[in-house]
Amino acid sequence: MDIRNSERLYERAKKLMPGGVNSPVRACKNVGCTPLFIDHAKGSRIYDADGNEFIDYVCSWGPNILGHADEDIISAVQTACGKGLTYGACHEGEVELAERIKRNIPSIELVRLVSSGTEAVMSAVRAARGFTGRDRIVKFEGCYHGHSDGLLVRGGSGLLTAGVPDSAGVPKAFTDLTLVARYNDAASVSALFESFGEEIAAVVVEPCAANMGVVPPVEGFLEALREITLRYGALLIFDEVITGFRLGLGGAQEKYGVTPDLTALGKIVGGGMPLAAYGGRTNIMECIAPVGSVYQAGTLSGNPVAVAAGNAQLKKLEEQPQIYSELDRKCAAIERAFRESGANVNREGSLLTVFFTDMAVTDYDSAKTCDIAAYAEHYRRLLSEGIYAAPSQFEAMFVSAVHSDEDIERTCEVIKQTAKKF
Ligand code: KE4
Repeated sequence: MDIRNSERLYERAKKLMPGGVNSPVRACKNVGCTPLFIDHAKGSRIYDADGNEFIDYVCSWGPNILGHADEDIISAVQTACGKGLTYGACHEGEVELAERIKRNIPSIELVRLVSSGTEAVMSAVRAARGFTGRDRIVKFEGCYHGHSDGLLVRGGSGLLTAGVPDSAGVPKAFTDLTLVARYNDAASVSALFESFGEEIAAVVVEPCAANMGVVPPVEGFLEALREITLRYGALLIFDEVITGFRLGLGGAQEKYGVTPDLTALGKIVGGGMPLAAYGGRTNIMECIAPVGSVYQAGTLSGNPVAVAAGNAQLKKLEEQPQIYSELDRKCAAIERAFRESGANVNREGSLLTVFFTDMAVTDYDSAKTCDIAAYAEHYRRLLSEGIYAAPSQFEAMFVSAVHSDEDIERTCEVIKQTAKKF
């Protein structure tokens, strides 16, 4: 495959940006490839700077549930742009988006729009600390909640990919208050609460983990988190940056029937633009300035262009809820193809990861048994056959509403060919 333009661009980029990228996982370090520079994308396809075409299963790490350059989203964004890019003031679109969020995720009685998933989770944690007056938080090994200091502890996603579970540059004092439990192990949470229960402000969790690869919650795990946080007066924060509007209009909390106190949203809610949100019970969110004393702000929070994209995407999902059963059907076909090839797969809805380990992957430790080199070989084989998957074993494949049956059939064929070679 000719990727000379990407190679040339990458050489320039490396002189200008750390690793030549604006987010580490894009560097493709663990799969031994030059990152492709994307020229344009439409529907289920992306096209690189050398004109190579791929069926895209990264979908920008989740936002593009309706595929790339959806006409309705593009039209809404173009209209919004003509009315000005940013006001730094209130506008009707943010009211409409807040109503959509609240309508679909009723546990979010009040919501604050922000600009990234990192900001959403960071702010939800601050709200929990402000509301409870407590300082400690609990997170889970292998979960990733963005790059705010206190959450860069035994993280997933790029931290796991790089094999650097904690980040340099984060003072120990900033992470001393972060307690770490094992995902899918309620007893590890109980043990922390027995020691620190009255000091714990919140448990923050990906209700279906997707940053150590896809690791769904085992039966009773989320219910146990709900019970123990209620018992000790701590809050339960669902990081639904990936699962929100991905696992259904009501996200993971609707799917699993467990209601958190606070929820962080991102990716899909922004329609592909820099927009995220956090929200929850009125009495908690009223701690947030200007009502309460927990400060959180943002120049581009609720940006009208980003809000237009978010509204257009959520409107379409609300109007076509059958999209979710279609996503499930398509992703199930891919799962079958992997399983028929003998591969080890976790899938939840339209999230899927193939794991190169013989162990069932249910937590960080089992995820870490994966053969990274084998995943890299798998990634390169898919790429050579025109399939663009996540350049890391510890991410998800995302399917969109516009992946056609032909796309899925082609993908399954390639999987059966490539996986057999292992
Ligand atoms: P952002 O700050 O990247 O918008 O969101 C952070 C975040 C928060 N919570 C969860 C569950 C997330 O998955 C993320 C970000 N996801 C990664 C991919 N696993 C983004 C890709 C990247 O870092 O480049």
